[in-house]
Amino acid sequence: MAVDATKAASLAHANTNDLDPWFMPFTPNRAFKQEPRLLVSAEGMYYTTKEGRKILDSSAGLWCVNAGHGRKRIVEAVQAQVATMDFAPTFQMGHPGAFELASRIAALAPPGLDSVFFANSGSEAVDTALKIALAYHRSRGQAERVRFVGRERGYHGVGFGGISVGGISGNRKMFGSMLPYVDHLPHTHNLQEMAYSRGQPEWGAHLADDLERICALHDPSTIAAVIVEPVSGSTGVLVPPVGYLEKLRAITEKHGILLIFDEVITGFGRLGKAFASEYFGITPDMMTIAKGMTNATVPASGVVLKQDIYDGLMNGPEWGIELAHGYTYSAHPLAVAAGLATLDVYKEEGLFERAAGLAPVMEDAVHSLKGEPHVIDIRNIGLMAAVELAPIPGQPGKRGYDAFLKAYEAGVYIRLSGDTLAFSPPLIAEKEHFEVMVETLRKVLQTLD
Ligand code: PXG
Repeated sequence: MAVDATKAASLAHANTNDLDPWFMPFTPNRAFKQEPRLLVSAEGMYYTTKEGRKILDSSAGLWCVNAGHGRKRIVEAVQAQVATMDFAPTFQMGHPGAFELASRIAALAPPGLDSVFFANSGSEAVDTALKIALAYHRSRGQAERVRFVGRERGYHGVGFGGISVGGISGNRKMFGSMLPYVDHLPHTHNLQEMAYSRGQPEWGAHLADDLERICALHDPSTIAAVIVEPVSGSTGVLVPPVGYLEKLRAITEKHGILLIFDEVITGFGRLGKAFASEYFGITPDMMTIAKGMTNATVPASGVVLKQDIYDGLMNGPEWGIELAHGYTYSAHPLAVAAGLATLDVYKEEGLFERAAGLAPVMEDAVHSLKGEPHVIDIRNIGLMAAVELAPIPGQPGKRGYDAFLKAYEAGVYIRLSGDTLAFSPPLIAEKEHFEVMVETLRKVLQTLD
């Protein structure tokens, strides 16, 4: 291909080893660029670094590569799709695969959640769900329902909607006033009451009663939706107490408030079922999904909503757009191809059931770290687990960061949330992978300051 002279000159000057121009997301840029960690390939349970080291992926990338890396079937489906139709508009046009993927996701979702809106990231899915909630209430004459209730320590991505309902102060404090009319439930984490719980803690269902206080304060008729992660992932695997989600469901139902489960992490087998809603036996009004939806091979996300909500929005003239919302890349053909092939892999390999079978193996492995230096809690559910370390006084997050760096040096990639280390491996993990993860972390803990 001919390259014009200016471009050729600039290419000649481009320094491929220059780490400065990329402003990296959620990364300490200055520290990273002094000692970069560069991944160049991935297969199964492992990454390979630029130096040729194999790194065990104990976190499925960012909780997303549920079927493991480099799955041939998914890769080939994407390759075939890009060669057939690279892009198709989905405003006023459609393509068959998108309808098929929506049907298959609806079939996996709890009964009644039969409609799927596609987006590209978890953050977009959250924004979409919040907007659908407002539009739905307005379309049935309840335009005064404009408030959202999130939860402390909730993570719902980084859009203005997501940080507003989210409950992580570090993600909010720099960004002004955000969405108005948002309140928050208390988080459910309490070391005195629930340290070293296996699965759901017995203590804490009463914390959901705070929703009644919030309803009384604002009047429930002003609240559009409550949004929670069924299990909080990013803030360190906070498992809902027994009875807690049931209470949230009952209170929201009583007051005509929509309940949104953010299943961006918990969806697609992470708990050993298709969705956390199935695992806990609670049907929300909407679920946000992303990550495992395409095995992260192509970015994609969605909102799965009750048919009633979809029907409630089908108003106005037939030629008129019912919901003024969507993204250029909603149902991108490559994402759809990846999504369909991913669902095939999950089904044919029985990966959700496999995750359910592995959960006790992982539970025993991680809880064997009790008593190691600095460990103050270990918690787990499905194929999610967290090991919380005591912070270094005055330097919160430093001990966790040091553990993350040392584990990486020792060949295991572990996710980090402050001083909490989180495991969420691909669902194809074998027993020996859990042993390597846990024994590596054990050695790291024994050498930490
Ligand atoms: N909701 C939930 C529950 C999430 O976990 C998002 C929304 C946003 O998704 P996007 O695709 O916009 O990033 C997330 C994302 C981590 C980690 O290690 C977690 C996420 C993303 C990156 C890292 O805790 N969750």
